[in-house]
Amino acid sequence: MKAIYPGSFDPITNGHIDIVNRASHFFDEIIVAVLVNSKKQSLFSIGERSILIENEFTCNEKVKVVTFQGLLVDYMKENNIKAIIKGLRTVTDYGYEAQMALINKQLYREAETFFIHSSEKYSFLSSSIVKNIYSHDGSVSDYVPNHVEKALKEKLKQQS
Ligand code: COD
Repeated sequence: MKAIYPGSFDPITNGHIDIVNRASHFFDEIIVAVLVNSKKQSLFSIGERSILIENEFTCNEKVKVVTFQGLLVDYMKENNIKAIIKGLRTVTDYGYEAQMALINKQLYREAETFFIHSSEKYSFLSSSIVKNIYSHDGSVSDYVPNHVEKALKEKLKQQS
């Protein structure tokens, strides 16, 4: 079965990677969808975020990276995808993700959301925290792969 894992991934962190790797034990194909979250301001463009994810999963044939505009459920209907993967860290995540799962189900009856609980070591981790630590010259090597840390370095150099 195919599953879609949507997010802003700005940038991808070890928490996201852990969810993709664990999900790939249960699904035949994981489509990582890099989308705009209108509530968040992004550091990397959609194209840059997609490349970082592709570079991370070159050895995992089950992982495909896509991007599109519009509703998640419309893409799912067009591509015959019925499973949505979401990562859960805290109760706060649950409140938001439960609402999204219900909206998506209202819009597309066949959509089922599968929640995967974050590993304990990543339960505090988010892209925003990574960007915040990095912008204050802190080390993020425990939280993102090397190539993502390098991309952060380049991006902040461009901006300064
Ligand atoms: N451990 C485990 N899971 C994690 C971790 C971690 N450390 N960090 C993040 N996650 C999970 C999140 O809980 C989420 O499930 C996923 O990974 C992606 O997280 P983010 O922060 O990169 O992405 P979001 O939450 O900004 O993504 C929001 C979407 C882009 C999915 C959302 O806005 C969306 O679906 N947009 C498309 C339009 C649409 O269809 N809207 C729905 C109707 S309103």
